[in-house]
Amino acid sequence: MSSLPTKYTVGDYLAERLAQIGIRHHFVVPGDYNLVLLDKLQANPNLTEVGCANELNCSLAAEGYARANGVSACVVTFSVGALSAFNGTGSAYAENLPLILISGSPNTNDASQFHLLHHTLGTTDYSYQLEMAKKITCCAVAVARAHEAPRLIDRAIRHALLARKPCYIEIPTNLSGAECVRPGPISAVTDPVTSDKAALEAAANCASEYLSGKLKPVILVGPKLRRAGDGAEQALIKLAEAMGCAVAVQPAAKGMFPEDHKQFVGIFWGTVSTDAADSIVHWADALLCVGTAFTDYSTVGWTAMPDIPLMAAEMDHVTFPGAHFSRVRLGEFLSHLATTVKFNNSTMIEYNRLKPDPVLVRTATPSDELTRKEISRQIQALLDSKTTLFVETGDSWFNGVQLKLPPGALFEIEMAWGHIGWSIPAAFGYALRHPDRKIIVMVGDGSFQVTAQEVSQMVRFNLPITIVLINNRGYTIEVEIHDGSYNKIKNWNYALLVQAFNGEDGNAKGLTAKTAGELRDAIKAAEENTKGPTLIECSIDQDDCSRELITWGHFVAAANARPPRLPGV
Ligand code: DPX
Ligand code: MG
Repeated sequence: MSSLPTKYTVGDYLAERLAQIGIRHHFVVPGDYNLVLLDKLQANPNLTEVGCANELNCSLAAEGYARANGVSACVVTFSVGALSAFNGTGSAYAENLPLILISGSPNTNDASQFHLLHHTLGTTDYSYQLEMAKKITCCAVAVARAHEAPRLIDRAIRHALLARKPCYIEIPTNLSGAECVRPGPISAVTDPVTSDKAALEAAANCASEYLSGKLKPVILVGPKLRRAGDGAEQALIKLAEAMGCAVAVQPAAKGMFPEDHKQFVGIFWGTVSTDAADSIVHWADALLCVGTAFTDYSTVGWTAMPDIPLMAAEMDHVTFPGAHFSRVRLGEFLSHLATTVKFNNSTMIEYNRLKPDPVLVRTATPSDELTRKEISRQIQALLDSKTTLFVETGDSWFNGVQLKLPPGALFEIEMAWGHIGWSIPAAFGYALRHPDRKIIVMVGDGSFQVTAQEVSQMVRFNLPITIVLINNRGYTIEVEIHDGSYNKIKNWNYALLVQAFNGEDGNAKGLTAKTAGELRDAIKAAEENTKGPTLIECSIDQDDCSRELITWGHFVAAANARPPRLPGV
């Protein structure tokens, strides 16, 4: 194992900063513009290099790692690599994850000598990649001289950590090994910005006052709660208990408020809500929205947008009807409000009267043909305090959202970006950081075809991830939004494909289930396979999709089809 360098190069500097902010694995695809940089990163004893099959997967693996670790790094080569990695970077932007995208770039002499270069557009302006990166990151820097590297690297990383967004760092191939100064204290990069005391005080007082004037308050939890860090999730539980009101959760925030808590009233997703959460949200006269994101998808094509004024507590500010407070950190705000707010459990009393009775789920007999419901029933039985469930875009969203999370179980969904294929590389990246968790992926056939190669990294790193592949022969969610022949896809032998990734030394298992009994046996085999991934291909009827997907699809299709509104008409 090598030790920290005494003389620093740009590559050493970057490596040390990545390690200091808590990155233990960095995801890479090599190319001649980044090879020296990769050597430097490899030389840092606190970093483990993780090779990926392609740059799309590399960026999505880093996206998943950031979910588990709080921050991640993805290192690629110029253009041919970076342009593919922009997709996972876009996901990190939409999902509020600090992913550090690092790209090698041409030798610093080439632009001024008007040289044409490989992996470029065939023009001599090499600034285009930086310009593109600016649109999908919160801070994009290109190192042009070695002595600027410390300042630019620190700036980009600090911005990403503060904004919970990706950043971009471009390092020319001839500068990774060039000397620069050693890093100063890491606190200059990582120290958080705390709330403005006066703004925090005023915001909490304003919120207490507003809520005390209302009769039916409800808390709505959104996906930015977890991204805010700062103990915001724990603070929310304290606040909810101090208020005593109903707490509903958006689908992308599932699991961010404990589902076994007596104030949890379900997933608020308009007409496809669980446990009638929509009836209580729409009954409220005050809605405290904590890190929420209202999109066409989360509001079911805008049909479920609450129509009362919203109080929005965001990661770094709060906005109420009639007031705005900047530089108020979410965790601090929630904790402070918990000490001043008045108890009012009217929405819980009403909810307990409205609450639907638990649905009795029929257990299939072993010879029964496999159905979506039976798959969900068997996955439900697998969930425990150590599980993290990944649900892919498609009917897996709807099936996954309806499962009940036991205490400690975690849920990952990429609802803002919605890139099919995300779950395979993201679960891989996540698993490297949390090898102790039981990771289950629910993914459709179409999605799996996008990023299937990354199963081979699960094999390489002996990760016992269970992939439940629901084969309904096509893009069913698209069928429900708008059907056409383009929603049919070529069927694969998925179980065999996964075994092919074993090469001569892997432990992946590929199994198929067409009946309830076969699924039960396959799950047992997956639990016994502790040295590699297990893929279970579950074949179901093409028309076997959730009622929720169909309903949601109709509303989203209607929203998509709104005719253009002409100015002034
Ligand atoms: C597309 C989607 O098989 O799931 O349950 O059958 O729908 P379901 P599959 O994985 O199919 C997914 C498919 C094609 N969305 O129905 S959700 C459009 C799309 C996207 N991301 C990317 N390209 C296209 N979401 C990268
Ligand atoms: Mg499908």
